[in-house]
Amino acid sequence: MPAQTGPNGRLTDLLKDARTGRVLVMGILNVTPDSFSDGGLHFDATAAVEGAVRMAAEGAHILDVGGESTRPGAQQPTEAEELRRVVPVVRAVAEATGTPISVDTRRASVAEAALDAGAAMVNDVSGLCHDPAMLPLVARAGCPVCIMHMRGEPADMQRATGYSDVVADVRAWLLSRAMAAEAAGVAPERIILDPGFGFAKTPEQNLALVRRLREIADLGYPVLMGASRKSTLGLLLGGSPPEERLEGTAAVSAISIANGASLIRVHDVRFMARVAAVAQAVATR
Ligand code: HH2
Repeated sequence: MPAQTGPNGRLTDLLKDARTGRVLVMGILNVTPDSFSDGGLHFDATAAVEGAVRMAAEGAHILDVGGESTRPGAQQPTEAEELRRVVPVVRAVAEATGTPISVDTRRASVAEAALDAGAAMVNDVSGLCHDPAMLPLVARAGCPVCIMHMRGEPADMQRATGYSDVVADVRAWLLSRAMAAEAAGVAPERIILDPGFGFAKTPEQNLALVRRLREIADLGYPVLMGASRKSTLGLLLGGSPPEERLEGTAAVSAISIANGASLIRVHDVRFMARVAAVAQAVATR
């Protein structure tokens, strides 16, 4: 497909708008049996397509398809299993909606197969560090990429929460990864940064990143916040389970937008698109 038509062109236009104040909503489509909130919900292609069509109608600008749960303690599926989960769903969702698809993976082989199947963007929670082939792939593909901060592996990341200043440390790391991406040939306008809420962070560190998100947004790249339904919110809401953390997600999303976030990655698209519309209007952007 030519670069500037279809979902690829639409995503380029959306990211241009995001740099001038529009907030984009990324709907989460986990094709996993074990995701912390929606595990098993979209595990077959038919259910995933239904979920995708619904989220697109509810206002998702991007659909994020992932085949690996990265919740604390999760084990990585085999490459064959991740490909088996992700590729048919990307193909089916691309056929069913015109909404740009992002593939949430740390593996270059999965990213490449998903791009071939119709995805327009790569979302790598390892910040292009897990797989040495990922950075060259993204540069070659010329697609947008979300670089997220984490440490270690999902299985052990909650033992890696020692920072001197979590916001300064995450900011410096994200900048170094963005510089590495640019040096490898990724255009700056295709780079999105994400502080990685819930990834190798204590609850207090997650909150500090939201409170001081402006320091990361000031780097000049669009910033994504992915706090949807995460356990820090459950803690603040008296132990509520994931599906009862809507208000917490709304609060963090609105404050993140006020502090410079350009994208929010959420499960509850209809509700959060409305939160984003109001927060975007209030924020001086
Ligand atoms: N969080 C998760 C997965 N991918 N990508 C980005 N860019 N930012 C995030 O914060 C982020 C992400 C984890 O959440 P979820 O997909 O809901 O759960 P699971 O990893 O259990 O599938």
